[in-house]
Amino acid sequence: MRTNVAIIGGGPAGLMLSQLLNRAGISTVVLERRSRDYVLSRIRAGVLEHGTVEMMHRAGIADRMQREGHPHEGCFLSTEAGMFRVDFEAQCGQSVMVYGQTEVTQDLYAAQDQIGATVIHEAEDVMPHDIDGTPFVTYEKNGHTHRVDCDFIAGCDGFHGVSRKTIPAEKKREFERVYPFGWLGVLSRTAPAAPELIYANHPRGFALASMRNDHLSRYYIQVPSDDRPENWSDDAFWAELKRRLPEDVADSMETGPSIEKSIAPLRSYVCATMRFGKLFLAGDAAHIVPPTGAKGLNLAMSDVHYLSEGLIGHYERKDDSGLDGYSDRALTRVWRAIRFSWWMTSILHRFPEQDDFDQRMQEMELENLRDLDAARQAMALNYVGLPF
Ligand code: FAS
Ligand code: PHB
Repeated sequence: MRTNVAIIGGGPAGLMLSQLLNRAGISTVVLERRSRDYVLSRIRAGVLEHGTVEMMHRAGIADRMQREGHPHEGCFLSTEAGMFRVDFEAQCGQSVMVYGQTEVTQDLYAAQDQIGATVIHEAEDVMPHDIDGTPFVTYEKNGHTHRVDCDFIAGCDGFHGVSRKTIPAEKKREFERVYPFGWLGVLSRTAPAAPELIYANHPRGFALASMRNDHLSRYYIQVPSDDRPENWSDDAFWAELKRRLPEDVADSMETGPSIEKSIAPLRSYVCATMRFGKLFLAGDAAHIVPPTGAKGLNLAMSDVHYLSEGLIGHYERKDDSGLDGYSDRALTRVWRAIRFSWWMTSILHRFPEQDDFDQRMQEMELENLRDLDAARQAMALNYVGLPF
């Protein structure tokens, strides 16, 4: 096969890049390790920044989101001293869209089918070759080795993918912070506990009450890094979640069987070069944020925004400035989201080794947010998404 851009990974980053490039007349081949059903079975992000919403319109996949998504103009922060609201609209004139990553991925697959894009599932042992020369990608499928010759390779294969590993160690600088806890997440066919998200800082640990729609709720509680989903019965989960949420919310919330239960580890990670030769990294392949700031999926989308612009400049105008500036431009926004996600994580979780002073500083950060308009504005601007 021959294509303009070979894309490794058929998650939101890979599919959105394929969608935007094909709409600009640039050919792609997406190579996804898993089946489509498996990709669509993963329950992940729930909040879209306004920039991501705008990209979905530009990609022609916004119809269902417009019908089924829920705009949120604020969120709640719950502390031992009580609960308060951060009003995004009042603070910065923007809001976010609650619309699950699963739905975004589904909409992308449907759009890719519609335009006849090439998405190859269950492509095994995908391997980029000659990334600093004349690139190509090989993969195994049905017992045969296949080759895709291309001009560029987009590594959209997530944190555990192959792309980042093919950049020579001496050519990349990596930054990492692994947090001493994870998030136990539950999806349940129950009415959301509140009309907007509640981020709770509690002595027993962090909790988050979120949702997908009026009949589907998504909850998280902070658990030790070595905890496992099978250690938690539904009853045990609901009891612990209720302990960490405000009493009136806990007393009135609907519980029910979990239809998905999993633990996500929390880490901050940046690969401080998102390009090597003809290989470009986008999304989790290049960076990871703790989900506290709802940035993971949205960062993948801003990477794709910059990379698609660079590639379109190359093919339409033989202008390589976007590609040459991609890594620096994407990393500028990545680092701001890394900081915001680290900050949200540091003020909302109980760290095993934190001392009384640390605890007091956490309380003061939260009081700052509660009492200072400017502090809430800074949080709102970051939460709804900084400009691309
Ligand atoms: P993805 O990981 O989504 O997609 C990469 C794709 O590449 C996958 O389909 C994978 O199968 C494929 N792949 C991997 N290796 C390959 C190979 N060698 N060859 C071919 N294909 C390969 N973000 C939030 O904002 N909020 C959340 O609540 C949240 N929860 C999360 C929970 C979990 C468990 C995880 C892992 C992430 C979570 N995230 C969350 C972050 C998540 O939403 C990512 O930011 C988002 O999926 C990034 O999209 P991609 O970069 O496309 O990576
Ligand atoms: C979710 O609904 O899955 C969600 C929402 C906000 C976050 C993280 C996860 O910060």
